Amino acid sequence: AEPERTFIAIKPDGVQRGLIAEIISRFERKGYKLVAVKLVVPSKEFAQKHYHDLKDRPFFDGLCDFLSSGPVLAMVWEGEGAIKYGRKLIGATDPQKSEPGTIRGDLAVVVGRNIIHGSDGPETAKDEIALWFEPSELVSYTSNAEKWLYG
Ligand code: YYY
Ligand code: MG
Repeated sequence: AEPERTFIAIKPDGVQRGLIAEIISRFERKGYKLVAVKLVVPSKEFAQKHYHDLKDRPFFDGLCDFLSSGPVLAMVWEGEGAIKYGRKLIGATDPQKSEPGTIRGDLAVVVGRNIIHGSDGPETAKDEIALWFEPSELVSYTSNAEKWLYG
């Protein structure tokens, strides 16, 4: 089977607040493997593509303005359960409802500035990875830790 991959992005608020290392560290320590990463300022049109599922929501325009307002750290993380467990590491959409111990629970306060994005399922993961990265930007490699992580 293909390894499971999820698209994770640190939004402009997380980058500006100096939380890149803190957030990467949580995925890394868990045991997931970084297979792609880049810092980009997405255009508003690109942000609209990324959030196309939400185009009828009242916050859509503000959300796309925000995502395109500064640098975003786009990443792909790989490992067993990376999509679903990645969402668990991130926490609930509204940081007021995210559990302590989660990224949003520990590091964010309001829903409009919740610092991180993570794919919500296998289909969106596939689509989002394809939107943000060229296939050649995904790096396949064996991590030395794998035999200790998976036995
Ligand atoms: O996947 P996730 O980021 O947890 O939430 P979504 O429902 O996909 O919404 C995307 C994004 O939109 C959310 O991270 C913040 C923003 N948003 C908002 O500003 N106000 C809401 N009531 C719901 C979502
Ligand atoms: Mg979502």
